[in-house]
Amino acid sequence: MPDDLERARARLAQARRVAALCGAGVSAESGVPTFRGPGGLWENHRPEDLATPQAFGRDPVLVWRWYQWRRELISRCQPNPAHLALAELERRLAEFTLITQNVDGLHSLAGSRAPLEIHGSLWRLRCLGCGDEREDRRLDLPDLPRCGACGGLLRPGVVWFGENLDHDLLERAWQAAEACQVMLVIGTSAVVQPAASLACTAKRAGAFVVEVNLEATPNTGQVDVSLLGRAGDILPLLLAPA
Ligand code: BV8
Ligand code: ZN
Repeated sequence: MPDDLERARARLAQARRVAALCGAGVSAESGVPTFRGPGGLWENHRPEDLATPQAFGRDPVLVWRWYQWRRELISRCQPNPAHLALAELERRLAEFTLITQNVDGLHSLAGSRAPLEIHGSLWRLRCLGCGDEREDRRLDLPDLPRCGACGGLLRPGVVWFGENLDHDLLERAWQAAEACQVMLVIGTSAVVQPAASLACTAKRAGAFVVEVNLEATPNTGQVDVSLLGRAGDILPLLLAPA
């Protein structure tokens, strides 16, 4: 086993407090398109131009079409070995926090019991009228779904660019980053804030930080080990016995 992988595996095996920061690369092998990689566009729109309150205000039908397309695609996706390895890690450790930027719900499907979905979930809908938010997995939503209680317009229960993250979720993510002995930073391009800075928070607090990615990222220079490869291949190796 190459020594970087062995170093990371050994540190993980000794750790009692672990955090994982996940990005779209964790779901890539399940067939969920990433945001910024090849094929990251949708009908010639950039995600950053669609995932904003302004875009929704300007053209809610277009934004809903994007989310309906993603919901339909993701409904046919299964968790991959990376999701399953993270769920296994949670079962093994007394203190494990899964922080995810992904809104696809695949961590829960893989058995993770309490992922911190800091960017929300596209399976949750929130009413702009009364604020009611609930899970709704229907794939046959109308172009502009309405609230059953007040008739208000529903929006996807995700955090858009320019919107604040849920304060409690973010607080729990910061605390996990500060308390962990090992942080795994998996499949994120580390450009979206404040999520990306959780990695340097962990590093500053003394954690051993392991990056798993297909390519170098702005975080690579400050992590302890950078493992280049697919998350679905590498994570099971990290959990393997020596
Ligand atoms: C905030 C939910 C305070 C929606 C997402 C100007 C005005 C306002 C804000 C800003 C501004 N300038 C900067 C900001 C901050 C902004 C930001 O960070 N912008 C970036 C683009 C510069 N952040 C925000 O707005 C956040 N809120 O700051 O609030 C505030 C409030 C008002 C004003 C100012 C500040 C909110 C950010 C949340 C946005 N919502 N998603 C939806 O999904 O529909 S973010 C979106 O990007 C997804 O959640 C995604 O997960 C996330 C991050 O992307 P990645 O996960 O990293 O995915 P990506 O495709 O980029 O990379 C994939 C990686 O995986 C690659 O590295 C690839 O190599 C790797 N990979 C691929 N395959 C594999 C793999 N690795 C391993 N194995 C594989 N098989
Ligand atoms: Zn309502």
